Amino acid sequence: MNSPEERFQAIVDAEEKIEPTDWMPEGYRKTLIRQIAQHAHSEVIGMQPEGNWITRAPTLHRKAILMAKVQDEAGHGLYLYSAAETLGVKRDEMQELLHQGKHKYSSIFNYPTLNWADIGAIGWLVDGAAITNQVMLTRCSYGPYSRAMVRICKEESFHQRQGYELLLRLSRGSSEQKEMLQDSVNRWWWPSLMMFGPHDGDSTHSEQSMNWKIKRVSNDDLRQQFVDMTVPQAEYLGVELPDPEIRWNPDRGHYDFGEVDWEEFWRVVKGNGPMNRERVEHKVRAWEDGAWVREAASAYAAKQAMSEVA
Ligand code: BYC
Repeated sequence: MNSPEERFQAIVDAEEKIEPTDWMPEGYRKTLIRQIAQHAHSEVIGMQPEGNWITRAPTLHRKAILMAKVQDEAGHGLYLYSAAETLGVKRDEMQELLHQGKHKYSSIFNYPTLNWADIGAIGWLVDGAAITNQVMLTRCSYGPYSRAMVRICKEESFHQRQGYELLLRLSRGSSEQKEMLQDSVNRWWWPSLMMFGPHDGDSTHSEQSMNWKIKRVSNDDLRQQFVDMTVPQAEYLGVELPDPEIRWNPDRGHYDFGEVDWEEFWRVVKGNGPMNRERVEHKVRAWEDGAWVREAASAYAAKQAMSEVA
């Protein structure tokens, strides 16, 4: 076992972590940069649909919770950009590629938040799907990514519970509140299932990523895990999931469910979803508006460094 590739694979197979200064195949490095950058961009773009409701939260209490949640997403973006930077890519390069539409982010954030219940549905379904995926990523072979995931999962699990609690309150409220809840679940259910990516057979990266233990569970298996966890929660909420094919299958020991609209999925992934253009335009505007903050912070850091030398 002499080649660097074989030694690398042996470390991965022994469940040891790969660290930034270790030798790694170029494909492994590139796959991680692609996935971690996409993940970081998702956290940052994901602030937009929720941020949209901060000024309209119904109570001060809900506003404080929402502001804290949106701030958490920014923090997740920062851990993840830092994790990607350990692979030799600069944060500014990743921003540039996102702004030019050359980097992806999760399809889910290209849907609009139309009513207050959407804030609960994002917590329950979107954060719920995100945790299902991210718990497996805590066991990713790349040390900095897996460690970032541990902390992020703790916060996501709080986000998920606040979303469910918000919806539970609506489910016990007026008929208008119940309608708002149902409308929101109708719109967020299928896009949440799309977050797990294409069917395993159509997933270009899965096989290699599983061999390298970047991914530990397949897209379809995670999607099934999410459905199995969520159906009983929907029953408790008294809300109907918009899929007539959902039913318990005792032979499989899982819930059966209908087919995702894959045409819609690819349309959104390729940049033609309901909000793709607005999300990227808003991000570019925020980056340009924030130039003076970055310049001031850099000038301050340079001044501090000078005074430490003196
Ligand atoms: N959306 O070979 P596949 C959050 C692309 S944010 C867009 O299966 P892979 C939150 C895929 O990139 C957390 N694109 O890919 C924040 C590939 O295209 P490229 C979000 C998708 O990478 C704020 C092609 O389709 N979570 O929680 O092996 C508020 C083929 O796919 C999607 C993450 O980012 C998609 N849904 O597996 C609230 C998780 N799915 O790159 C909440 C990190 C697939 O070849 N990412 N594509 O052009 C992952 O775990 C994996 O990248 C995926 C896909 C499971 C998503």
